[in-house]
Amino acid sequence: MHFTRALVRLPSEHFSAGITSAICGGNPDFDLALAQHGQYCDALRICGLQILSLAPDARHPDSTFVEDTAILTQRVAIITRPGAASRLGEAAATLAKLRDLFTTIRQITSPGTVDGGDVCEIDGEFVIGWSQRTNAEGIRQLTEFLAEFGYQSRVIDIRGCKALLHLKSGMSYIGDGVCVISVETPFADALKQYQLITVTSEEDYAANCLRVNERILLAEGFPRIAETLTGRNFQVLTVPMSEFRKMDGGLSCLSLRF
Ligand code: CIR
Repeated sequence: MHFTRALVRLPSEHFSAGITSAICGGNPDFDLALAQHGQYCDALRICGLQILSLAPDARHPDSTFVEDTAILTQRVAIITRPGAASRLGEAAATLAKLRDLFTTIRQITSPGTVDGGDVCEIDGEFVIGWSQRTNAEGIRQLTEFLAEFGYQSRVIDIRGCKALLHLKSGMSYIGDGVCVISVETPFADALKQYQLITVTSEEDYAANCLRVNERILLAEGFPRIAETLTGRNFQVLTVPMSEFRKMDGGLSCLSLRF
């Protein structure tokens, strides 16, 4: 799919008050997070995207992880209902913005919850992670909306997978029939029709990478997977993600592409 635009949201000054399992290195540095966010937007521009920004929201420290608030397809935008109580209010700003950009919008409603990080599109089919954030009712609603617009979907249960916050924390589809997966995840069977590139456990954070038009955006500092992807003729663009990683944020979750 060819993208022309990305929606992002700058971190607010309360960024470090967001939810974190704190396994990835302490408190984030706010100024460095802002600088890294700028570099992330620059990388999307290099891929040919125009950047649209939502104003930072100090009431919602995790709101920079804007991918969790919507699922964007070519036929419909689906506004989610994030699964963490502190994130419930984030989707309102996404909805307000997308109303101007999408003619058809659907919305997950209570008691359904869905985080966009649990939804991976693979050539028009949607793989949905059943996680601690995305519940059965959310999956039911999402599946129905997708079916209404002619999209198939299927579910992978990752609730027992403590290492994964979201489905896409452990897998990415990078086009050309290739998925990148983290070694400790239960995806190999579910994704067996694709070519799988498995990242080593030391580099598992980099399993969340992003195909944007001709390029693959990859977190900086993971040389083995960078080399593997380059060796397979993917054009890799690395982006520093250290401060977002401290808040359990993956590379894909900083934007919604469409
Ligand atoms: C959270 O726990 O909700 C945020 N601190 C991180 C969300 C990251 N989202 C994503 O990877 N899709």
